[in-house]
Amino acid sequence: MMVLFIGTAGCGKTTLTSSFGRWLEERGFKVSYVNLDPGVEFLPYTPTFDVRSMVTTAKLMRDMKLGPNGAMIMAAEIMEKNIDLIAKNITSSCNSDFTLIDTPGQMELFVFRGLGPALTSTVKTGGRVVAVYIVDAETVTSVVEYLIIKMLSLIIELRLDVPTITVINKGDIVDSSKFMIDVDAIKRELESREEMLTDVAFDIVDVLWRYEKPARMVTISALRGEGMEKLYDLMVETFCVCGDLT
Ligand SMILES: Nc1nc2c(ncn2[C@@H]2O[C@H](COP(=O)(O)OP(=O)(O)OP(=O)(O)O)[C@@H](O)[C@H]2O)c(=O)[nH]1
Ligand SMILES: [Mg+2]
Repeated sequence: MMVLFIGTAGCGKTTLTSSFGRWLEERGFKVSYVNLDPGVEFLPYTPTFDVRSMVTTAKLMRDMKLGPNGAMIMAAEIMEKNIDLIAKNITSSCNSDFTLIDTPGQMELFVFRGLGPALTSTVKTGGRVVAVYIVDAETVTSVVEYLIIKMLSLIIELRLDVPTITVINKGDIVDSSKFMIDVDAIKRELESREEMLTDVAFDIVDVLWRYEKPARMVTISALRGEGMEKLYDLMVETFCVCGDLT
């Protein structure tokens, strides 16, 4: 199984790639690690394929006289052009049970430009692929943001066309009970607002919850390696398999 870790800058993609991988290895699974972030300086895991052998933002900034964002966009375009080669490298490194793929810091580059969809459509012919959308707990400060996360999770799933699991990371620094949000709490909050979009949001809540998968959103700590079992269980639930998950 391939697992793509996706999320906004600094949400914990690299840390979770490493800690979830370690957790799996401790349970006897064979794990491969892939780095698709051309801008990263330090990795806490040893990748079997590292996109920096193909492109780095540091070199693009120097050679093309670009700023960090321009270099990241150009790197994503280069990666997209070479997607078949990247996919081949990923799959050939994958004689393992799990291939954990760490993605670039800027989620929008991966999800909303061509790179992410190009990658998933190429690699999913070779086996199961799941996306893990990591939300930084510090950014969830109201129940409406919780609704936004649900919507984003659906958007990611629509863009990448692979099952998408949502986890709230950095649970060690926030009170996780604040994420026990039910549909009524969201509706109450929406009712207290006077925005034109409230009616639309109300309908979206109904639709999202009506079609919600049995899988829950779980709170984890990549840094402390907590909640890894819950993440693993979500993957099992997502594929609804009895037995072989790989
Ligand atoms: N407290 C806490 N900090 C965390 C956790 N996970 C990651 N961090 C910290 O958040 C920062 C960013 O972590 P990374 O794993 O580099 O995040 P990332 O999403 O890979 O970052 P970019 O690739 O740069 O976008 C680091 O300082 C981590 O130590 C967590 O579970 N709890
Ligand atoms: Mg990273």
